[in-house]
Amino acid sequence: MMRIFVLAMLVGAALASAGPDFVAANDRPNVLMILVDDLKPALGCYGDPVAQTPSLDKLAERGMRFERAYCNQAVCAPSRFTLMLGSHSTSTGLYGLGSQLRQFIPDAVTLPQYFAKHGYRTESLGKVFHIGHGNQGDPDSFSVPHFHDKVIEYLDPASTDGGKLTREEAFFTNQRLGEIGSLPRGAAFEAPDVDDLQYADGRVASETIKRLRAAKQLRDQEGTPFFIAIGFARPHLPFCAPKKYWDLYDRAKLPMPEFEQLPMNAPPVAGKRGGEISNYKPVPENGKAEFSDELKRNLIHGYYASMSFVDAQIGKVLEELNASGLAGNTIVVLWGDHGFHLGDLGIWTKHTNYEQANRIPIVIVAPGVTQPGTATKQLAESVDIFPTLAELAGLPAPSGPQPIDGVSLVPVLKDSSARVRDHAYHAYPKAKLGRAIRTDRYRLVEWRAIGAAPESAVYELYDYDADPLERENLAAKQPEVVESLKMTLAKYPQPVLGTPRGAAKDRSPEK
Ligand SMILES: [Ca+2]
Repeated sequence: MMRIFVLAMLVGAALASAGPDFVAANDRPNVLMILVDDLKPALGCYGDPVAQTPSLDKLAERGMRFERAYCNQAVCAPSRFTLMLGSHSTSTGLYGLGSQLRQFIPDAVTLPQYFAKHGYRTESLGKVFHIGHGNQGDPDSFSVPHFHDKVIEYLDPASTDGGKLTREEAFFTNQRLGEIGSLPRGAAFEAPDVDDLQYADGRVASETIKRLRAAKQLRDQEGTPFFIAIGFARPHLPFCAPKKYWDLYDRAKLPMPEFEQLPMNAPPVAGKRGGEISNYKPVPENGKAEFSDELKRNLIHGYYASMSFVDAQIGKVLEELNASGLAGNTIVVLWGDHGFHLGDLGIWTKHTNYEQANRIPIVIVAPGVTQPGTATKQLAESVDIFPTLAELAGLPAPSGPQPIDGVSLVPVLKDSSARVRDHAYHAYPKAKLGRAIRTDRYRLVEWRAIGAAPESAVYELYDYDADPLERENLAAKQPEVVESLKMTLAKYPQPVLGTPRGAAKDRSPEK
């Protein structure tokens, strides 16, 4: 009897010394965060008429879909920093693909680090932090080494001039960064008849399933909850996906761009021609050249095929979550790092402050909190996910040391009509910094160099009720709306000076 008593005392003392969070960790939900590169909400569950995305549609049926969600900066690395820090790029200066998190904020506590502090085991697979363009990711964020796989990957030798290192492969593997222009261009798309595991996204899904099984064992045996972040590379260019996913689409029915001019009266700094897309063949290298209808259709087909490929990989992971019994106690978040222009405004890829580059899918399934198949028009931002997940897991609200710009969306998850913010904010640095306010109806973009006089700013205003395709900048015609939105923008701190044109070796600030 005495022995049992002493043992109980020892166990009690061990638990107490580990702190209250350790004890409570047993009851905390797991987190599975699914990051998809360049995924716009062109999904079945978002009403896209041609998308074949059954797995993501099924996920949305289990929780809440955010119809008006926006990234905070429409390019890979900075967008992922906003997610992981809960901070706008204008608050941190992390604007560039080559910006190194720990050089800017050495003691930052990232979202997964925050969960680790509260007793979680944290893991990452695939494209989570951006690796490439001089960036090495953030190993400090996770409990175990990152499972890395390719972003740019070709199987057909014809795609790489017979196996040569191509421009974008070099960027994403940190090779020959100073001489990218001298390398051959890889193909913009390929459709080999291969199985899913031949490409990185198939391997990432397969490894995730193994990790989930191991994490479940750890949870069952020791009570340790998990936070697993998985990142899929497609539908980021190049659109390399097994043939069977291309075959899901009728080419004649693909949605072709409706309006291919830059908006009337928009300042030149806001627009874009060429850029990332020009680094792939057979896209014209001259950014001003017209694309043939055949090329546009191939690119759009490739985007949809890539999305369906990723959807199938996510389906395998979610199937494992269900089969293992983890689904009932695991929060699932789906997030696209930014949107994508598929020829609208004559623009391809991202790197703008326009709607198509900034609107993203966010789906959250929180067992016991979200209702199945719900949707909300609450405006949401990437930075909101950190405080939202913290609250869902019963952790204190995050407090930095980095500035926390997000708000918790939990009231909305409980009641889709609840409101926690009346606009979304995003920014993109070009020759000037563009900062945008998106309300339910309007978008205001201010273009001004960091530190420049307010009088030097130029503005864009779009009314999405009257002009969903952004055909005309209305700033000069509707000064009263501009003034009102400028007051909202004025509440934000002055943007931090960073490396808006990317790091020294990163000669592709628009990638
Ligand atoms: Ca991206």
